[in-house]
Amino acid sequence: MLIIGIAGGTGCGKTTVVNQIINELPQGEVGIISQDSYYNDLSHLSYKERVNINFDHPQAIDFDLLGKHLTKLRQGKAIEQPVYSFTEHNRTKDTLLTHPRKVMIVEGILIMTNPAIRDMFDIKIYVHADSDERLIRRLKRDINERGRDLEEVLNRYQTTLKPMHDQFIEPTKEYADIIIPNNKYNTVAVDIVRTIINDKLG
Ligand code: UZR
Ligand code: MG
Repeated sequence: MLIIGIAGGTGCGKTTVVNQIINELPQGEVGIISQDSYYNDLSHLSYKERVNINFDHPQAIDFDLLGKHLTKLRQGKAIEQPVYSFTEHNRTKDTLLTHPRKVMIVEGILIMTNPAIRDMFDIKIYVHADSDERLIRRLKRDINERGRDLEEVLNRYQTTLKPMHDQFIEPTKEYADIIIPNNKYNTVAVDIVRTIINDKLG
């Protein structure tokens, strides 16, 4: 099994890169694990309390569970991946049965901040986009898809997203084997990653 970690700040285009990588690969050989699934279970908190959680801090992530799941997958066992709700800001009661695949892609802003998790990746990729580009994408996504307004997104960006990015996320770039420049969608870089994966698969 090949475990690939894909990190990078919010709005850098991780999800797009992941989708492009798996698009051309044989179906059923690639599985995806999203960091979003591993936010801490916050069921003990009220909605109001959950909204105020810092979701861009490494402590928001249940790295223990993620580590256990990656270990199980490596052993060839299936896992019950938690399902997260962005509207509830909480783990749902559902889980997603996730089978081990030849290639497992783990994606998320904070996945390379944890040393134990980092060590489990065979290939570490950091997707870079400039902060203005990322802010524009984040604004569009939160307003169009997550029902937030301009003021709210800008506030959160200034008070939380930017400081957390600078303190925790950007520094993990130094652990990357490959850095993908992604201000514009980078087809060449995606082709290269796909070639590496195909090579390992073959
Ligand atoms: P990407 N996030 C939410 O908006 N709501 C939640 O309940 C949990 C997480 C956001 C999180 C982070 N920040 O910036 C983003 N907030 O998801 C990471 N607030 O996802 O890499 O796709 O941007
Ligand atoms: Mg994403």
